[in-house]
Amino acid sequence: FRENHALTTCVALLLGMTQEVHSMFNFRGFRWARAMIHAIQEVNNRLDILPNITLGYHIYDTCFTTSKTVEGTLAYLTGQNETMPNFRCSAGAPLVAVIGAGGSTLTIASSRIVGLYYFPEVGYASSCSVLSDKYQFPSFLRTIPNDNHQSLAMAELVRHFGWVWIGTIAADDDYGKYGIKYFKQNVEKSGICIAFSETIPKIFSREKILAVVEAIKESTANIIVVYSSDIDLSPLMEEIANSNITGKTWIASEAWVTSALIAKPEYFSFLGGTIGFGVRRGDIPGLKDFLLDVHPDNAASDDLTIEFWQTAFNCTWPNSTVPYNTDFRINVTGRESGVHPVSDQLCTGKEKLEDIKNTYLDVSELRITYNVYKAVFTVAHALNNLDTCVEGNGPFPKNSCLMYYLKNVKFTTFDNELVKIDDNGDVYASYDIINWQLNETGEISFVKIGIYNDTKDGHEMKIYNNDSIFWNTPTLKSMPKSIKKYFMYLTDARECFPCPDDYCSNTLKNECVLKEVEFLAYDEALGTTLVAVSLFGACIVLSVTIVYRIHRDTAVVKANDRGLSFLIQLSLVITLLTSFLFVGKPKEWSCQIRQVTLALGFSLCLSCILGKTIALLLTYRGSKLNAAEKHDHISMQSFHQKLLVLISMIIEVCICTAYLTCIPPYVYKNMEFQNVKIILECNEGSIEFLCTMFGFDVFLAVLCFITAFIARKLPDNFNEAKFITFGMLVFFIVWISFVPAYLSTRGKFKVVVEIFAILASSFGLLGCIFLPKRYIILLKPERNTEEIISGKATTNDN
Ligand code: TCR
Repeated sequence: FRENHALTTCVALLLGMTQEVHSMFNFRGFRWARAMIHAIQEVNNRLDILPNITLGYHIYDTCFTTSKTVEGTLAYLTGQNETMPNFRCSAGAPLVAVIGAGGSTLTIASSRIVGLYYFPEVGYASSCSVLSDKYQFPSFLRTIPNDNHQSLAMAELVRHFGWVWIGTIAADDDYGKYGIKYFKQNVEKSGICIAFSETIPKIFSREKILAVVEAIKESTANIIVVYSSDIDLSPLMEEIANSNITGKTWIASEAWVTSALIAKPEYFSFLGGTIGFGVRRGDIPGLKDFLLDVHPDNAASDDLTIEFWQTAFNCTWPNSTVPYNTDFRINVTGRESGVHPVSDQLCTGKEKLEDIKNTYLDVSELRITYNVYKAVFTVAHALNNLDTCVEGNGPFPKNSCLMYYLKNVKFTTFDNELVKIDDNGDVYASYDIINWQLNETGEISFVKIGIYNDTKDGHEMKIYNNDSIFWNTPTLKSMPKSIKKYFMYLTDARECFPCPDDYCSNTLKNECVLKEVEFLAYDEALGTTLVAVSLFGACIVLSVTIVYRIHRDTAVVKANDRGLSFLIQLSLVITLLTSFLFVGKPKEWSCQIRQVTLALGFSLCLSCILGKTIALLLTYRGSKLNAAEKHDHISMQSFHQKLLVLISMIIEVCICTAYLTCIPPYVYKNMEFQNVKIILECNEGSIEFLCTMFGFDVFLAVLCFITAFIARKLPDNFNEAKFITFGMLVFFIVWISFVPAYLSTRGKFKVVVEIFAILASSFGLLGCIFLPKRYIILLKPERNTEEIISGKATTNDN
């Protein structure tokens, strides 16, 4: 029976979208397609692999677009759409695998689809690191190494030459973005600086390309790392040539290092000396002849071959419906200028391929082509290994057979290269380090100057001979083999240093500038408002004190211990005014006293309130006594109250002193959240001490609440206990909501949250404890009598 293969390869057509100057047919892609056919024929002819089985294939053009890729993948899987008649397999032949797609972005799209069915996809050029994730792409494997190795290799190269100041350019796709990201992570660890990071647009846009050119021009970095496919890169290189940017050394990723699209002799003054990484090459036996053996006469209904012929010879094939270089998308985008007019010259069929120089026929740098070959053989060998396994009943995951054998494939190629797929579907990484030099015939030659291999323990990089490298620097050009030039080159690359802590680099990255310091200042709106509110609060408290003083002999005032009331007023002023310590530039002293003052203020306030509530409870008991006893009782009580306040204050002072002497707070320059800003804040030193200090306040508050709650039903002075209960509730609500709010804010707003809580709780207490009484004293003097207070008519013993 026959098996089908699909090569979702990137051929033709889309070049017109991104390129005006190049023909729209992708000769390189066509070579890959032909190499696949060649490999399949080899498998079919060989007796040692799949002796009784013939492999067939479908070819789908992805046109470099995700939509076409998805369309092709689905068409292949479902057999719904047979648009390429010449490549159709006989109906009913089982589908085996997808080979492709070209670029990683396309492969990610198609591999997600085939992955659903656990249907194998073997990539030959998709090198993006995410494809190694077997949760996302369970059925993907590849014959090109994962790009992480290449990014590491580039970083190693940069370190090897001692460069510390480099620019990066990435294509706007998964290949470019992931490649550059991993590269940056690696070099930044060794203190190498990135001068600029630019992205080349996927859809041609002159403005965006000029912006990249501008960045290159303005930067002092002479080393530029480019992660991009040749097709995306070529419009940029054209502009580089137009703007005459020389003296840069380009570090090439595998996708453009040997591309004829970029390595044009007329670009040599800009790009000469480029160093890059190429995957292992292999000279496939018989491929050249096979490539030459292409003719529309032998493929009458094959649109690709006809289009190839028309483009290669700039003629129109008679009676064909295949448009000559007219891609309808060009009309859609309105960029007519890229359309070549239909050539009125008819093809004779006698044109000689041997006579033309064409990327398609260039077999000197077969790297990706060799990967295509390996991909076909990976599938063939895996098929060969499964003799007894029945698909769907296989003993392997998801009852599949083929995936199991694919993941365990191991074979040697004609080159004696061992191809072995690992658990992630990856192959062993080995790169040639390539340098662009001009040869005698005036063309760019790709000279191998070293190798990079992934080994069991790390990796090894070898540069054979520094002297053999051509450098594209003004001083080195004339004597490319001199070691001296190499050192002069080093001085060309600017050194860079990390900026000191309080500084960060400016946008040009050539100077360190002082970082912006952030804190809650007095003169900003928020700071001023908060301070004003706290001052306002302090004034109210003061006015209460004055009212109390003036009416000191009235019943309401006397009913409470005047001393205690005064202490509460004092403590509220203290807490309200601590907000001044929180606003403004944090200093060592303000950091140290602000929390302590606050805690002391609150403990004074709360212990006085506690004294009051306890007194209320006891007064009830005392109300059954006679007058003389009552007098004693009340003075005893007053003494006990003051003792209580004193003891609480002593405890709190001890805690505070211990805190300040053991682990005091200090000013802290927080740079964790923002790189360009320093947040000046107080570090609280010891959280444990801080919690103990405020914990004691909480303890007092809880006691106040409980006693007030018990006392709230007792007949007392103007519902005092009720108001205190209410005040304590406010206090708790404020501080409980403070905790999450405080923990979830950053920078100066942390301080704002704390001031808010201070103000809210102080106003709460003030409002609940003093305002009702002030109301009675000032506005309802008729109620300000003993009778009302104790609820019955008794004479006042005081
Ligand atoms: N990986 C690229 C695509 C790509 C490519 C190439 C395209 C690579 N090498 C050579 C054309 C020619 C390497 C990707 O997207 O993963």
